[in-house]
Amino acid sequence: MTRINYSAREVSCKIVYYGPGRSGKTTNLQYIYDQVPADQKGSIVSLATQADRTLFFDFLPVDLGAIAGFTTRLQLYTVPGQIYYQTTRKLVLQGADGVVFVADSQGRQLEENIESLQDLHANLAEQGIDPRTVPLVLQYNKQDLPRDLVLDVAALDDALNFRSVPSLPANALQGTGVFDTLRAIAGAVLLRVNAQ
Ligand SMILES: Nc1nc2c(ncn2[C@@H]2O[C@H](COP(=O)(O)OP(=O)(O)O)[C@@H](O)[C@H]2O)c(=O)[nH]1
Ligand SMILES: [Mg+2]
Repeated sequence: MTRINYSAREVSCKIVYYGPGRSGKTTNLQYIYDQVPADQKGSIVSLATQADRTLFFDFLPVDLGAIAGFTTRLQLYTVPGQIYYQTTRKLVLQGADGVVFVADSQGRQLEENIESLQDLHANLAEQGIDPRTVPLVLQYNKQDLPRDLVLDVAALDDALNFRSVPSLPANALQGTGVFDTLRAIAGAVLLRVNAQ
């Protein structure tokens, strides 16, 4: 649900960072937020819940340059991954133009990633968004951890990337792969906007 503001000549796209609890969604947004110049961003909104570091949502417009005379504004949101925040996840997903699925690359987290991906599909479908066509990018985060703890991109693609969407390794703590991920999802969203 892209929003067009004709008077401001602005197109707004909503991108949701989804994934299991503690996969690194907040870390991605915080890194992006810290890199964007102050005059290009709104304030970051966090609605802290009881659980540590769980954000309700973050808001962040990033200027991507003009498209057909319109400025592109990205609104980035995170969802809390924990099972019991289902209602919040559904709310945040409403009207999403694109989704970044942040997976935890650790082998022992594979089941959590799969469950969260299934949860994403179910919640999108429930809202009338076609989960097979919504712009999606997979980020395999925490690739900095010791090699014997993490799965590589090929193994994670095998387990998670059924749609063969763009997938990227990342270390959100250091920022590696964070902007590549953002560019990939923004590109996919804008391609779709332009085709409409
Ligand atoms: N080693 C490592 N730790 C990370 C990375 N990204 C996030 N973390 C850590 O993982 C924990 C959960 O991150 P957070 O962003 O709060 O996860 P969220 O629940 O998905 O929002 C925190 O302790 C982060 O510092 C990463 O790329 N590498
Ligand atoms: Mg979080």
